[in-house]
Amino acid sequence: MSELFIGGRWTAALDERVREIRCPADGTLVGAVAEAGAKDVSAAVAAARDAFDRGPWPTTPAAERGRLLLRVADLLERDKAAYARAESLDTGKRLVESEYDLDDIANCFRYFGELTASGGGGRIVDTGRSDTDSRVVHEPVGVCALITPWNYPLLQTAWKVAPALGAGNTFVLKPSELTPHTAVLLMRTLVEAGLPDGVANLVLGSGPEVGAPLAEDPRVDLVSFTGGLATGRRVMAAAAPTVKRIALELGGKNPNIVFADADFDTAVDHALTAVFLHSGQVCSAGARLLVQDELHDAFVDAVVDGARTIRLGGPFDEEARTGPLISAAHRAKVEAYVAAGVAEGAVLRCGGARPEDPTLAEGFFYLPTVLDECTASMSVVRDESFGPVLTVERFRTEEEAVALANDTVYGLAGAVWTGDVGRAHRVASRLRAGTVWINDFHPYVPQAEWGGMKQSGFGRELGPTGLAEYQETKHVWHNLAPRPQGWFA
Ligand code: TXE
Repeated sequence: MSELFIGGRWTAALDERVREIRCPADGTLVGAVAEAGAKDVSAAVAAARDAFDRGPWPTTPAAERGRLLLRVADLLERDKAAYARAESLDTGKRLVESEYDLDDIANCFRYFGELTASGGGGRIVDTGRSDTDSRVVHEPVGVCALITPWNYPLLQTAWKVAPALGAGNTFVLKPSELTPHTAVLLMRTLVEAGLPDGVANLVLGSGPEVGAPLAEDPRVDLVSFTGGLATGRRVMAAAAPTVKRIALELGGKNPNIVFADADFDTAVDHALTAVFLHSGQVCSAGARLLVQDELHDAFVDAVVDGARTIRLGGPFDEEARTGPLISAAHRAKVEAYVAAGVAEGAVLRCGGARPEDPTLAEGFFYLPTVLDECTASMSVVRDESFGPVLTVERFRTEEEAVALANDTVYGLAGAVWTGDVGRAHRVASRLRAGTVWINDFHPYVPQAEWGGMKQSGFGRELGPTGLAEYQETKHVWHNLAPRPQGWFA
């Protein structure tokens, strides 16, 4: 059984509750994990607080912290097979996708390791006075609550853990209750890399019983949350009474805009990956296809043909191209969105059902689905269904494309496909989204910031800003020749 990790020790939950984890691809038992409650959270926060207030991690030289992150990257590479297997069993995603994720995760630790190690010792300010030393320094924020979701469990964890540690913080990690195993492995890796006790703490359990008390705890200085919009609002409210720093990544309803002058075959190919990768359980999924009128019929036909060929299967099925949804409840939600879309007038072009293949019957599979003739008022267009569901809308002009693309409460990502460079950059500059791809979809690098505008949240992960999220900025003024001022004399 996997346990909680608090203050450098593995421990059962105080009330000894346990949760079973089953693979969403076939329902097989993956393992049992401790199910924490509020008292376990309190103990974990106390350990993180103590490790922050007494050190040594926050005052360890940045170069040494950076070296530890580089060691973590090496260990992740060494143990890639075990990590990838654990990730695939928890999420149901194909093993090869978990392996790609592991490469990205090691790169993330490596990036923040190097950034931390090369981080300067602050900035000297020119006050114009020779009797003063004035400098701006960066310090860790303190105890961080890191709350992560189930779609890219370890990747989203790495985006938080690596910069949090690099900046010298201590943390309590709460992974999704559905996908805890790679977080457990990560604690072991951090210990092996030499992280002092109490710096990294892990609590496993549900959002209401573990996530909520963690976000509320007054001893926590910062909450970084990735998950759904409704939960993000709750986390923000929970953090408000003690004015914690927060960063929220709350998903998106991302437009994929295709102009008639785009490279047809490439745009079709990417439109499929944009939305059906990991069965649409991707915060930046290109779930809203906006196609220029004259291209619409041929383009949608080609996308539908492509969607019909996508083979579903479990983690170890090498023929499969995508896997199941995470849970029965999540599939029911996706089904409800599709039904609502059809009821509101969308045309179901393919999918819209569970696969008939009896070998998939025990998993939460759902066929790649294309809904044509959609309008911006439909709930399936407005809300994040987070499933393999593509909605198609038409536009005539560039102006209309931009207006449709921005007609959403979200603002995480978006793409524009066109052969006209001027138009590509005009549209890119007008999209209200944290990431815009031109003639591409989905790539990211740890050197570039990631995050949303509008209700996709705020704060940035990755890049130099991703490290700065975990730093306080302090101005230290040193009067080198103190003498009475005489103001009140
Ligand atoms: O996510 P939750 P759910 C979206 C997607 C999905 C929807 C709901 O649209 O259909 O969210 O998914 C913890 N206080 N995304 O319900 O609840 C929870 O235990 C503190 C987008 O699975 O947001 C988990 O660890 N924490 C997304 C984490 O929050 C709480 C990725 C995320 O779960 C909590 C996943 C509370 N009150 C879903 N309640 C993205 N941005 O990539 C739950 N949690």
